[in-house]
Amino acid sequence: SDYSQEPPRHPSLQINSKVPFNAEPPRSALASSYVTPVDLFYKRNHGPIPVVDDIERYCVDICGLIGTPKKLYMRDVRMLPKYNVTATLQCAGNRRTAMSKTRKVRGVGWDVSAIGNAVWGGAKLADLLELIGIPKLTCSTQSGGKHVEFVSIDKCKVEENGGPYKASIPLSQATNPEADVLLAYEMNGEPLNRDHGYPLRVIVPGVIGARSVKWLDSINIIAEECQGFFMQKDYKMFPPSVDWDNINWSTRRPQMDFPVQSVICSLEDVQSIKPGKVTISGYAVSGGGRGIERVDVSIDGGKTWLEASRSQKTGVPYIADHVSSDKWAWVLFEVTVDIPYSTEIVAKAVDSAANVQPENVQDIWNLRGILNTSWHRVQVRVGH
Ligand code: MTE
Ligand code: MO
Repeated sequence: SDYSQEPPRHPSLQINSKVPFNAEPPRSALASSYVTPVDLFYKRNHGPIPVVDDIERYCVDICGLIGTPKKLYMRDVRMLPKYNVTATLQCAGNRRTAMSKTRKVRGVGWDVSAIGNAVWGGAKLADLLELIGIPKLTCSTQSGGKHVEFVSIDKCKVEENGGPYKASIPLSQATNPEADVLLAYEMNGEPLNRDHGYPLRVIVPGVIGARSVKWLDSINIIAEECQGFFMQKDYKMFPPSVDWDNINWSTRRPQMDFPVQSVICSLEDVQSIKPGKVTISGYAVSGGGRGIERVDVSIDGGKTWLEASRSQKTGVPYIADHVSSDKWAWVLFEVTVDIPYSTEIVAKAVDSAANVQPENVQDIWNLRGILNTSWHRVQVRVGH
């Protein structure tokens, strides 16, 4: 079958869908390391994992509103300056299962681990575009190019009728070196593996994972935003009043930046503990390069709050100043509390723009079940 050449995967991954392969690590494994090991990094696919055998002949076609089309080989990508960018990738569907509990949504179910933080190594898209004649910080080319479309090798049976996965970002973001958009060939210092986009993928930091196209096949400079399924008929945020009988996809923009998020990873949804000291830890992250200003933890269901400590490098307190911190990466938080009786523990983060997570999932319910960033709540049952 199409799925006869899938790569081997770590046995501790929780499989949410076998074909296409969608899986996430146990939450307990997630916040134990700042950089997520490749094996445990969530895998989100819409078709079989492509096989790229002949790396010498593998190339990316660059076409569209540019003078002459170009072919970009791996040796050309490697010739561009190499950057290592630590960035958190989060699927817009992270925490979808919890949203579906209040009212059913459509999409693959995910617990809290459709997210990971990795060191992505590769060339900056801004450098590549400059090489083909589009200067840095360009919003529009002379021939009217305003967006950069990424097209994959893979085949999405359901959504694209067997066509490839695609997405686009604005040319202004693509040509901005500060936006750190990468053509990545390494993950955590090792060549990208097949699950994560071998040999070359896009990484768009601060943006929902859906725009970070894996297994790159072509780059198109286009006038209008990509018209593919995943841009126009999916990954858009609708209000709670819209359901499948009254949806008009064209009324909303494709989701790009993700909002502020935090999750407790050290406790399951319902966790039995002994009375006494408990360390509560997890991750917090915001989109668009906004740092995490604060993580509040409550041990009484949200009536009173404690501030958790935050770090990116072990033992070094985190400061969201864009100089000493990894601006595209999550922070890990931790607080130790005394829990004498059964209660609800809650986490909410505040980002550098003072955006805060919404209290209730009902208020942000949407039919596709994306961006569940409601306060993360876990129940602890204290027994003796
Ligand atoms: N790129 C291709 N070609 N095909 C895909 O199915 N899935 C997207 C994105 N890029 C996808 C893709 C989605 S929805 C997410 S969240 C991320 O890849 C997941 O990346 P990962 O599997 O490396 O974690
Ligand atoms: Mo995703």
